[in-house]
Amino acid sequence: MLVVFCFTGKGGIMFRCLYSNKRMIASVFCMVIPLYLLLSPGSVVEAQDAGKKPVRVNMTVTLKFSPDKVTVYQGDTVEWKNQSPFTHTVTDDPALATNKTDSVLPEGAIPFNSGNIEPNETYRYTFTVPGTYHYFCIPHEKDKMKGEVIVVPLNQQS
Ligand SMILES: [Cu+2]
Repeated sequence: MLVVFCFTGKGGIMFRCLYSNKRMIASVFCMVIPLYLLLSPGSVVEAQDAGKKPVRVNMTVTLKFSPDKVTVYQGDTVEWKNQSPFTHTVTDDPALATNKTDSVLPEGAIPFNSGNIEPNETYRYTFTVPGTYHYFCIPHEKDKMKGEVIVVPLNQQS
């Protein structure tokens, strides 16, 4: 069934259903479908995520992640860009950390490591498990090049 939504000049919403003679049934469908889209978190999130740009974190000449703390939603992608002349990494793996507390992962999240990110290169990671992540740069862990990502569960979106 093809449903067309028409916004009237008076501010109200009029639903017009094509290819259906049963106007009453069609009207009910017209009401139910937008209600479902409104009330179903998954559907709304999918709509919001369509074409969403990654959250950008820069890797700087001063050996920092900037910003060093970002909050994203579950399923969002973070993109790190190396704006320095040095090689950096984005690493959240306790096995690769000199100081184990530099790597923090929420329960159920798999450790990740970008490998070397050369000048002007980027690295993207999509966060599917909510919680708090503490990551670091392998060559500059000793220089305290560390960052934090907080991933908010989809069902806590406002
Ligand atoms: Cu680095």
